[in-house]
Amino acid sequence: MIAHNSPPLDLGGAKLFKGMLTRASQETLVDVLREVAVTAPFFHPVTQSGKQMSVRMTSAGRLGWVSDRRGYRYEPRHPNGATWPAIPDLVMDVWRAVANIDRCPDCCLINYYGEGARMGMHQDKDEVDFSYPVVSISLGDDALFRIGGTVRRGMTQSMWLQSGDVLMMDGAARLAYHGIDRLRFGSSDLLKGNGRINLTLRVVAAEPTDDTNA
Ligand code: MD3
Ligand code: FE
Repeated sequence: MIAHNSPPLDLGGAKLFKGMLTRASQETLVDVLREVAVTAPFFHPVTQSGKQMSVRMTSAGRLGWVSDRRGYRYEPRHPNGATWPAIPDLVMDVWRAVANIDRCPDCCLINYYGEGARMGMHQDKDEVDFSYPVVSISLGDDALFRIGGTVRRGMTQSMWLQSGDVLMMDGAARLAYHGIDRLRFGSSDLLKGNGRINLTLRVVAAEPTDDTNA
């Protein structure tokens, strides 16, 4: 059972459900994600300019996020040609508990941060409808998250995200600039070999295509 029992903390309009996942749920989730990564192995995305991102990524769901020399976009297949695995039930439980809408996400983007990995400030705006929230789940090492407003050089707030924390971005926060400045590498013993996994659940397309994504 996944539920939150205290009101979220407000962080630049983003809602933080601190410690929502128990250690046992986090461990189960890591096992489930290991299975996902068998069909859809993590890869290092490359930007259009040819730079390798420091974060490794894969996805679950009917659409996954990819980036290569042709640019970045959502695709129905992993670069290896396979369709993405289904979004795990436990992840869907988190979505239902916090998003509180009758639409399922199309994409669960899975980011892995090793030592020194970071993610620069960006907006997530490749999805068609920003009225849907984005929900994020943090697993493993602590990460310094930074969120600003809808202009690139505005004021920002920083906050350490820890294993089991769930963030929901909706309303004005949905188009806020955000990024991960750094990890406290080795701060958690959840993942063998340390590092951090972040899941982001997104509604990408205008219409659900079938009843598995009603
Ligand atoms: C605020 N991931 O995958 S999660 C991303 O920790 C991404 O890996 C970071 O930014 C990570 O795009 C941050 C929190 C997050 C995710 C999506 C957002 C914050 C957001 C979308 C809009 C605003
Ligand atoms: Fe993002």
